[in-house]
Amino acid sequence: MIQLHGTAFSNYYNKVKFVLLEHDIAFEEVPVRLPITDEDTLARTPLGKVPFIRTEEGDLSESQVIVEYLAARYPQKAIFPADPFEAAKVRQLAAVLELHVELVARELYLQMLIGRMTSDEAKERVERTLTRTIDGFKRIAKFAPYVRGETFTCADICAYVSLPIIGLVTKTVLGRDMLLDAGIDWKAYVKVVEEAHPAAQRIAADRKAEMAARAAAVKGA
Ligand SMILES: N[C@@H](CCC(=O)N[C@@H](CS)C(=O)NCC(=O)O)C(=O)O
Repeated sequence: MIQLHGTAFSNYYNKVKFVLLEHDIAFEEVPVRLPITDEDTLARTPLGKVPFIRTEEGDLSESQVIVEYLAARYPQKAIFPADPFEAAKVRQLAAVLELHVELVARELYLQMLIGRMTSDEAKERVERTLTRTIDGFKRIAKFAPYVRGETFTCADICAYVSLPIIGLVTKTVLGRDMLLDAGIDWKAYVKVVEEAHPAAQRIAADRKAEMAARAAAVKGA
């Protein structure tokens, strides 16, 4: 059985977990504490990042690589649309969101999560880039109600796990929710996804439980 290593705190971990749950692929979760510093684990995830999976054939890291592997390994699960162009459009949405929006916003995460301040220069740079890339994402994301239109796709799994953290971090660090300002009502979108997808409800519940457990551990320390 596939082992999924990581933490419910990670949007990329939750992306792979959502795919596994949504398509009813058996897996077990293996909690991992960050940062990863021991050589044995680094041999399995070379940059020390989660998620990574263990398969019968070996280990794999990088969430999109893992999703592509699952799609190839379980073709009957239709993780991507059968039509090649539709499938490519889903991948395009995921790439634009993850590489050009989430990865840029990521520079602000440490301030929100552990209070390590971001310089004014970095904030200005991130805000300038996000203004352009959020606009770009908006040009191709339909939200009708799903990002590719009427049908829920793998691009929604990426959007479901990434949009909330992008909205929250821009609000917390830059003083304005850049998604809401751009007209992307991510809270309403999250509701739509959660209402129709038990997998999303499970992801949300597990993340909440993890947060509560960590808060309790900090309090007790
Ligand atoms: N491109 C990677 C990104 C994964 C990633 O950045 N994971 C974060 C958690 S959300 C992590 O493991 N950070 C720990 C570190 O970089 O040391 C993927 O898609 O899997």
